[in-house]
Amino acid sequence: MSLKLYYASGACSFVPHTALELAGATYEPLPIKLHRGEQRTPEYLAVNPRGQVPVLVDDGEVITQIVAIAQHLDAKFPQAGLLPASGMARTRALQTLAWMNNTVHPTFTHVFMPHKFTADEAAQQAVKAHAVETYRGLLGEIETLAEKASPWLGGDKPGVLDAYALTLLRWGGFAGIDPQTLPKTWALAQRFAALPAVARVIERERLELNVYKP
Ligand SMILES: N[C@@H](CCC(=O)N[C@@H](CS)C(=O)NCC(=O)O)C(=O)O
Repeated sequence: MSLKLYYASGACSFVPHTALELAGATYEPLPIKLHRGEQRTPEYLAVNPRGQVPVLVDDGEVITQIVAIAQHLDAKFPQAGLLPASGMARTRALQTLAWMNNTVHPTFTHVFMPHKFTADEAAQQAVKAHAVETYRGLLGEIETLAEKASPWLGGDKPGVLDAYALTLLRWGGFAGIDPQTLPKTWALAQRFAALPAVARVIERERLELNVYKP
């Protein structure tokens, strides 16, 4: 059995990266430097023609998309409890995971990479400004979820929802959103970051948890 994860520091690949560590998996971490355009090299495009991280390779099978990778790892390492095992708790967790991935995450893409949505530089500034406000509201929804965490977003075990919440909150700092204005999410992120498995990922990715600059 061989597992490889292509990841980029601070990117959404933090979610499967921490999932692998929480599960105690043996895997090969393969860093991709997005700022150097390594996701667009012929070698990487041969792995993922969409030029994105994360990519999980399980015994030669290339798996993309966080929602699919999370479910794959959850099925492979059921003892880790990366997602609730069954019932309505699992349904709700998948609902939140899909929303984080298909709504919150792409909103941040409008903040961070407005050039993906228009070539017009003035329009890029408008796209970014509008997306920051939308993003603030979406983080507010995560704050409501964090208020109900017991003690983690998926229930009694830390898992992929907590990893995604940390990532999205951290990105908020780049958008000028102080994580401490979202105290429940900030506390959850700090608690999650302190877990030894997560701390290993933070160290490997050389992440600063709070990137907000007033
Ligand atoms: N829906 C995709 C999103 C992946 C994604 O947006 N990856 C970003 C990093 S967070 C990326 O690789 N961006 C590189 C680029 O767009 O050039 C997933 O769930 O995996």
